[in-house]
Formats: sequence, C-alpha cells, structure tokens
Amino acid sequence: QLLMEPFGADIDLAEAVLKDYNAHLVRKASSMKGHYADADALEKLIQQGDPLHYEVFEKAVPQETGHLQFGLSKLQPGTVGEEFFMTKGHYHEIPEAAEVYLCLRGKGYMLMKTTEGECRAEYMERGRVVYVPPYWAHRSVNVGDEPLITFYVYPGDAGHNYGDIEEEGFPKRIYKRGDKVEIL
Ligand code: S6P
Ligand code: ZN
Repeated sequence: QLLMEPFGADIDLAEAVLKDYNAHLVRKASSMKGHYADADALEKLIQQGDPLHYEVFEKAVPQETGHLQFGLSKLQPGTVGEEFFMTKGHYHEIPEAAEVYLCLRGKGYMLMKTTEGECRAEYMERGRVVYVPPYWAHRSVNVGDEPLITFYVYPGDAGHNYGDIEEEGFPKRIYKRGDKVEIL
C-alpha cells in the first residue's frame, strides 16, 4: 500500500490555536441564511458588514477510508436577535461516522438531532469531550462571550450532509434571555 508520511502538529492550548494549518474554512453571517429564527435580525447583521461567524482550521489529510480528519472549529460569540451564534450543522454523508469534540475554549452546547426527531444538547467548556454517535446531526452553539473553540476528529471519508437542516433546522434553539441561557 501507499504509505503516507507521519506528521506532527502543534496546538497552542492556552490560546486554542492550531499552528501551521493548511486548510481554512470561513463562514460569514451571510452563509447562515435560513438557519436563525429571526431572519430580519440576520439580514440586518449582513447589512452591517457581514461579520465573520465561524472558521475551521485543519491539517488536511486525504478524505479517504482509514484516515482521520482533525482540526479546530472556532465559533464567534454573539446573537442573531436573541439566538446565540451557531454553526449550520450537518449529518455525515456516511451517516454511521461518529465524531469526537474536545472543547478548548469558551462555553457552548453541541446540539444533536436524528432524522427521527430526537434532539439533545450537550454542554461544552474547556476540557469537556462530547461524543457524537453515528446518525446524529451536530451543530455547535456559542453561549459565552468569547470564541467557542473545539478540537474535533472524525473519519476521513465521512463527508458532510446538510440534509434536512436548512429546511427544518433543529428541534431545539438556544436563546439569550438577559444573562440567562434558554434551551427551547
Ligand atoms: C466536521 C466537523 C467540523 C464542522 C465545522 C463546520 O465533521 O464537524 O469541522 O465541519 O464545525 O460546521 P458546518 O456544520 O458548517 O459544517
Ligand atoms: Zn461532523
């Protein structure tokens, strides 16, 4: 078989920064149309300069069976209306591909749902690991006032499937009510 060279990478754990990443995904507010309850508030945010929403930093590896994709996801703090900033969320194209998240910085939730309508919210803060089992769509939500940064690992060939999420969203939304967090 074709051997790939082993490699190492450095994460500044205090800052939660992956050094020397070679793949970088950026999503701005305008990538989030249809995802928030308050579409007008999102439109306003886009008009006001379309701020950065979240980024993914990776040391790219082949998107093939046997490999493991890993990297850092960095979600900015903020709200759209009263709803906390979140990622789009996805199933994996190979639905039985699981994923592990280790929170390095910030506070938030991993919202998970199934096509059958089950929904769970797992709290995340520095040091907490969340296991996303096979078949669960997953979306990060930042409920803090600094970036929510997670280290993730998932099968190389898993792929992303945004499936029913753009039309149906998740059964739960997470709101900022004063200084309280409400999961509805
Ligand atoms: C990949 C992993 C993350 C997300 C990233 C962006 O399986 O879960 O790298 O891709 O957080 O989220 P989304 O929902 O926009 O793909
Ligand atoms: Zn995933």
